[in-house]
Amino acid sequence: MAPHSRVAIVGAGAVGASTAYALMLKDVASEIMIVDVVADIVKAQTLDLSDAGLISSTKIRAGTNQEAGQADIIVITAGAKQKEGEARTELVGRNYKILESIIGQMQPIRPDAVMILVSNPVDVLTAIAQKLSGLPPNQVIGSGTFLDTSRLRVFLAETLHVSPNAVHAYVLGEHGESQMIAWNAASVGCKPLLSFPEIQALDKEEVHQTIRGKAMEIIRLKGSTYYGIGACAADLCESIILNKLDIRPLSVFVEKYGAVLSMPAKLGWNGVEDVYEIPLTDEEEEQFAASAKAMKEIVEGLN
Ligand code: 6V0
Repeated sequence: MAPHSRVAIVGAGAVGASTAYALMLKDVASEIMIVDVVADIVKAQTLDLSDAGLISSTKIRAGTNQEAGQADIIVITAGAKQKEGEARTELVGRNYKILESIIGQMQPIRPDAVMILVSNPVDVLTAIAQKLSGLPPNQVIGSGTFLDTSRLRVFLAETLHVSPNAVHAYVLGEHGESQMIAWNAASVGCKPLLSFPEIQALDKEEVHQTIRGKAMEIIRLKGSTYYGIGACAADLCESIILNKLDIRPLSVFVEKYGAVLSMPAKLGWNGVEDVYEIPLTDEEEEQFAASAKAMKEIVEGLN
């Protein structure tokens, strides 16, 4: 097994379990430790996941927050989730307290650990964890708009009949209401996305609303979303464990705006190795700045 491969997942609900399951099937982690305040959930998820042990060499075990603080990668999925009609930012009060208590119990956190925030509002919680964890900011990241970007790329790939891997397009900013699509910089096979007649024919605002509203549609139909984010969070763990240097849109501290929100970031053993600035049009830059302002105001309001 590769180094940097012991993963703790704090929060063993639907998202935590989906992340553990997706990561287990990748067979890149030596161990996944499951932590939750509800002992029966930990026991149930650990027993259930360990039944996949014949087809994965990843060991599954129960753990504590203190032990999680010594893992190579700490994934936080604990906390309240959105109800129908509720914005992610409305979870901040409840999930701030939960995060504060989890990080407090982890101290002292292993200095080379990488912490991945998944709980919502993910950008705000990432900013809080950067402050409370004592880790350098490049080692504390949020899943940000990775899931939204996956939703966008799959939609565009279906429109153009290509693989989603051939679509280089990003949703940036908040994982939430103020997110924006960087249309102008997007490309498919090195061809500008906006030069395709099928894309020119789309109502961009409608596409934006569909991508932004997909989570709520799933929540309306089955109560919560977890497979997509589980796959994304497991992918981030794999990038770190294997030092793949993948570029993913992640919640990072953006110096220019003094806020945490998603930008394309290179991911490896040290967490974020670099952040890439996308060329935005003036209108897109305004949208990104508005998203940054919204995130900054929420974090400042908590201080
Ligand atoms: P869930 O199924 O209710 O699980 C949450 C779990 O957290 C429960 O098992 C709780 O017992 C546990 N928990 C609560 N407090 C603590 C604590 N102090 N320590 C340890 N565990 C605790 O929710 P679900 O798994 O569906 O969602 C978890 C979080 O992920 C929510 O905040 C969602 O909003 C968020 N999501 C984030 C996404 C993203 O793209 N970043 C996507 C989907 C959901």
